[in-house]
Amino acid sequence: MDRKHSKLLEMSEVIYAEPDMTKKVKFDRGEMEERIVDIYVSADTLRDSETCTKREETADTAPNNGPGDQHSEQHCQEGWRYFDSSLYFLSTEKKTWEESRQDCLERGADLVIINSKEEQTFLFNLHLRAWIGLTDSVTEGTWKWVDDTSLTTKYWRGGQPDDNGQEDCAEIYYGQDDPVQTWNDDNCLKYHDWICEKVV
Ligand SMILES: [Ca+2]
Ligand SMILES: [Ca+2]
Ligand SMILES: [Ca+2]
Repeated sequence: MDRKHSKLLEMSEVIYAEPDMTKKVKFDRGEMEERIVDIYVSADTLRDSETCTKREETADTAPNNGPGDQHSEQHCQEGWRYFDSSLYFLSTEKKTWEESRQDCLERGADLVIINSKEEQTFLFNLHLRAWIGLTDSVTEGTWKWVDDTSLTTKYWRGGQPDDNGQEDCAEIYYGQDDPVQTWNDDNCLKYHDWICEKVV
């Protein structure tokens, strides 16, 4: 069995795993139903976020496995979501902006750089309040992305950035009504979730 098939098999074993029959007696009916709901929720998440899993399945049914197939496999890592040529890692804990960036660098990525309205909308739909790779810590009021490019297309919330008491790091702030007006500058030492991006 080649690597990809064994990987798919592993994944399907995880997704379709039956609770061990010997342990089954320990579950009451409510718990069993909860487990089933969990599985459906995971399946929906997979579809919505176009994960690597989906790409691999698609590639597998195609008549020829082209170069894109190797590509996706190479970058398929647990916990990453795929959207329009980038992989995104969503934190499950909170850190300062610097610590968040360090975490991304250790994953071979960096804090997310938002290049388009489509990418902004995709991130907004993740329903996260999270650090993004944008800061004005070098020169107050001059916002730069972590790849040192200047900020051109902006999705600030109304009234932001306001540098309220010195705020030099940007967050995408779910909860605003308009998906393209959601950024806020915040104190870099505050603890937020974060989003890493790796272009593939
Ligand atoms: Ca990007
Ligand atoms: Ca500032
Ligand atoms: Ca602010």
